[in-house]
Amino acid sequence: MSNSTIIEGNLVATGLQTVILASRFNSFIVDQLVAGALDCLTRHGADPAQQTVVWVPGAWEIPLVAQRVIATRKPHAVVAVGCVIRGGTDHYAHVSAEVQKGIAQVSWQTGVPIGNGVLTVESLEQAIERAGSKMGNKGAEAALAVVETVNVLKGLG
Ligand code: INI
Repeated sequence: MSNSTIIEGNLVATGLQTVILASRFNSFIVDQLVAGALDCLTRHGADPAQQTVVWVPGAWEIPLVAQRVIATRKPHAVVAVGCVIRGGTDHYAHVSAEVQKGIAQVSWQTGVPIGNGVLTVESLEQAIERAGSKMGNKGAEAALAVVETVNVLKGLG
């Protein structure tokens, strides 16, 4: 056996305080992502009363509000959920590119994990597949990723 040091995060969410940051645009899909994130956190031991859901108008607004919510509420992590669906113009391309970049930037600048559960898809069908049907629930996956990331960061001191 090797003598390697292995540092990894477990999936225990006891005591975890998160903000689930959700955008209302395509809320029919986003409601399912929020439910998936909350269900995942509580099934891994988090207290529902310690989770806060913050709504913004569209995915574009997620990075700005993530930055503010981290500064003011000081959560252990943020789970960002939204749904950007390609339309007839290039608006989709701008919104989807900037929200992904913005989430990464805010997470790196603040040192707070932000799970990326913002769907950027070609069609409503692809969104439905990722909101609790055949491709799983990307809100739940983003929530699980922050549980593990918070715990690996704890392990690193
Ligand atoms: N916002 C979304 O969250 N999803 C979309 O699919 C979308 N499209 O396609 O337009 C969208 N646009 C709104 C955008 O996020 C902002 O809220 C808006 O531009 C006001 O700043």
